[in-house]
Amino acid sequence: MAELRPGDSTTIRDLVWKAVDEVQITDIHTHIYPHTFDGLLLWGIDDLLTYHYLIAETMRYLEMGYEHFWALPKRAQAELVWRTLFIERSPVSEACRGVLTTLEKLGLDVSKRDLEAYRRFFAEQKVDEYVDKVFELSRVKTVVMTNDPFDDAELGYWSKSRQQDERFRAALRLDALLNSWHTAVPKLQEWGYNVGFDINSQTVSEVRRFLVEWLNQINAVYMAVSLPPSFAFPEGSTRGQLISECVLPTARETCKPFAMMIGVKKLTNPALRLAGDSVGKANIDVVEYLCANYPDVKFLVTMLSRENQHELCVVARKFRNLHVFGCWWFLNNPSLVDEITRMRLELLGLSMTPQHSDARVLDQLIYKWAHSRRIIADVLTDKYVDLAATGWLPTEQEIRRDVAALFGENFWRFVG
Ligand code: FIX
Ligand code: ZN
Repeated sequence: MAELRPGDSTTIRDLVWKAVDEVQITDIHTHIYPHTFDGLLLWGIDDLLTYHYLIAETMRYLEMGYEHFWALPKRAQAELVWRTLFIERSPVSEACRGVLTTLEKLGLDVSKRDLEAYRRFFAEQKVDEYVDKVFELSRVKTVVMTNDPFDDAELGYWSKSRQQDERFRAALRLDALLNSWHTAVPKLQEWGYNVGFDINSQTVSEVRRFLVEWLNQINAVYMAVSLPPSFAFPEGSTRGQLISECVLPTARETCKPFAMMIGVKKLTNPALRLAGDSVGKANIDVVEYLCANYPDVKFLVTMLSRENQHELCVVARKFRNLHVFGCWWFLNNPSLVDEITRMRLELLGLSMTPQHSDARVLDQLIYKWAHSRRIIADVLTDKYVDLAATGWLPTEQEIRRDVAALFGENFWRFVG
């Protein structure tokens, strides 16, 4: 066990980097699935290149109509992204860099810029072995999926069998239920839940039955929903009633957290489809109100606007039933991960979960965590060096303890 001496920043840096590099991560929000999920798992270079972040960046350079792009086969879309963002100009964006980090960590030579060679590598992979390889390379132990019963593609899987791969845990996603009730009602009725469009007592009890049954069916770790910047609560809207009458009582009854991902403006540019969502500053009063008035409900919260981050940290200082997590989506860039992680450590200490990957393509686990580990290790090193300057020398064991907490143990403790 290395002992530190005052001002010993090199050793501290080495100890932190080693601990962060070696920690087995729980990735608490992703969009990836086991390969047994009937084709829902995305992986390999063409899926990496057609990530919606890269499509948005590519379309900025093209005259081509959006529908023309979407009509292209995936390989052609990938080639267009590759040519536009990697060959005709340097791939300096975080999403471009991520593709190259992934290829490099897989042992491929990115200096060759040989898309066909990379395609041949992935073509040689057996998917189940490749899933193992990605988990090994990224040193991710567990991922939490996004599971939406209202997604026909996924529903079929759950009715056939229970999820077997313990590395993949489920989260019950409620966007359809809470944000498009009119489409949810006919499906709930089809599944045998005696609901109507009015949120009356029968509908409330049937929606609660749906929530409890699905939480059990998929063995969900938490319930989640993405919410617009305009999200208000309490509110007489359908969403407001469903949250207060159904979701919050179920969260209390089952002790499952309610994860709110706040600040997404859906389809600001509908022609970009999944890549068309934008961001807006939300009202932090809603988070404060929910935490204050539902002290026996656990809230996982991430907010999409940079401008919401400081006030979210302050609210978390007031309410221990609020667990702040991740540098979500447009915040998952080195400059902002650094800023937000620094702010959180300074305001919340170690009582938060600094990052999740939001990976949509399996291989992204490799780059998203390689990039985040580096930034979080840097910020943590600074904080421990500040400590050491006072004469408080963290031991290697203490550093490893703290790092394990940040990269998963805090989450599991909060989830209970
Ligand atoms: O709502 C969400 O889970 C968002 O993370 C996604 O909708 C978004 O497309 C994404 O993948 C961002 O990273
Ligand atoms: Zn997501």
